[in-house]
Amino acid sequence: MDPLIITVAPVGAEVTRADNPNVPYTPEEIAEECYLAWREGASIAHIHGRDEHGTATQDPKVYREIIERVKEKTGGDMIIQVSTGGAVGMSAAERVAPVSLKPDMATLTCGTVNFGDGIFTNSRGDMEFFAAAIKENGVLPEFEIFDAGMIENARRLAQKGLITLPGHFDFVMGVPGGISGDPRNLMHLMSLIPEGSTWTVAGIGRHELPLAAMAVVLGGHVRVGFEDNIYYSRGILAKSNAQLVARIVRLATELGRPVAKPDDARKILGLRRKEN
Ligand code: KMH
Ligand code: ZN
Repeated sequence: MDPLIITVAPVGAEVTRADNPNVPYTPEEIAEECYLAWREGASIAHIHGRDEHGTATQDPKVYREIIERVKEKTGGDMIIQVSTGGAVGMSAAERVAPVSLKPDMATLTCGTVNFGDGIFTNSRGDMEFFAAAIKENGVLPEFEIFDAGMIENARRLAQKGLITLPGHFDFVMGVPGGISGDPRNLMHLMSLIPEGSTWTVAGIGRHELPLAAMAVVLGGHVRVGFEDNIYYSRGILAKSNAQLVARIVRLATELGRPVAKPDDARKILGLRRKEN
């Protein structure tokens, strides 16, 4: 079994300091959370930006500052993955902007899904637009799967030559409106992706830890962080993203699964270290 790749998602578009006062907002705070998570064993930083008011932004200037700081703090070791999901309601043009920075990776959501009270829109045209931009910029896509049918959409993108499969998938499980965090759903999603693909799981809220444990055992990879979950345990807020990462490292170690360094993760994902 490959070593376990841990992705940290230190802040998404939705979570606020009212939910957990430890949520990072500024580029320095976000980069520091990534750095501390990297020290604990995270290889990939899944990045979302916030503006000076703490509101979600896809502004490349904000992303550039976060990325430069993460690279400086980790000596260029950490793998940078930008979000093209952004926040519900953003335009596709706005969402794609950080891809122009040519990070190592970018997310590519493979379909529309109800997202709490909102609708996270990813029409076929949107998906093709994101896929083309990701390809043009030489960035590795991570296919965000919020429901089973999205895997079929990924296959359609591959048929059009906009992405290459097998590839790397992220099963986002437990979003209200998407596939639930039921363990049987993880087994089902695993069974649907093309042979030779890799996968990680981002369990939302209370689903984060049990699904991570399953991924450790089943040969998948794990994403944790405040974007997905603000709690350490029931009713107890997590102190930091690093705390959530450290728990996954302990869990994997107890279960006999080695944890990937970023260069191990690059090998598994077929990435080369970027000099920019
Ligand atoms: N904020 C969600 C609507 C991604 O990063 O690519 C979408 C999201 C997915 O967070
Ligand atoms: Zn995200």
